[in-house]
Amino acid sequence: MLNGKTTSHRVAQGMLVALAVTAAMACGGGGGEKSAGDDGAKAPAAAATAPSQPASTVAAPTTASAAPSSLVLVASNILFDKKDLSAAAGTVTLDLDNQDAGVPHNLHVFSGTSATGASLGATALEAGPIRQSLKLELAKGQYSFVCDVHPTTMTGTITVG
Ligand SMILES: [Cu+2]
Repeated sequence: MLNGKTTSHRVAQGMLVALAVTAAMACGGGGGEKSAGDDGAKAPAAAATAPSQPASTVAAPTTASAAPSSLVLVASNILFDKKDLSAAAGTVTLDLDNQDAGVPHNLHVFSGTSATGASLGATALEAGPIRQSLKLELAKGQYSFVCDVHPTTMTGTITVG
C-alpha cells in the first residue's frame, strides 16, 4: 500500500497516534474503578492480591508511626471538629474535648462504617466543658463514631491501618 514517497511521513503519523493512544490509556488507568463492585464479586482473588504488592515496598518500621494512636476530637457548637480519623492498629486512645457548656455529648465507637455495627465502647454522657478519654484495642479496619445525643450530626469514621 505505501510507496516510497509517503512512507516516512506515515510512519511519523503512526508514532503520533501511538503516543496519543498511550497517553489516553495512561489517563484512563483508573477506569476500572467504575466496575470495582462487579469485579470484586466475580474475581475476589485478583482484588485481594493487588493491594498487598505495593505495601511490601514500604519500609516496615515507618508504617507503624505513620498514623497516631492517640486522637483528640473536639465537640463544639454541637459538632465534632473532624469526620474522618486515622489511627495505627493496636491501643487507640480517643479523647473527647467537649467545649459546649451545658450540652451533653459523648463518644461512642462501633465496628464498621455505620453505627449499626457492634458497639466497642463509649464515654458517659456528660455536659461540657469536660474532657473524656476512651481507650480501645482496634485491629486494622473501618470503624465509626457518634455522639449518642446527636447521632445524625455528630458522626464520623475511623480508619485503622
Ligand atoms: Cu452530642
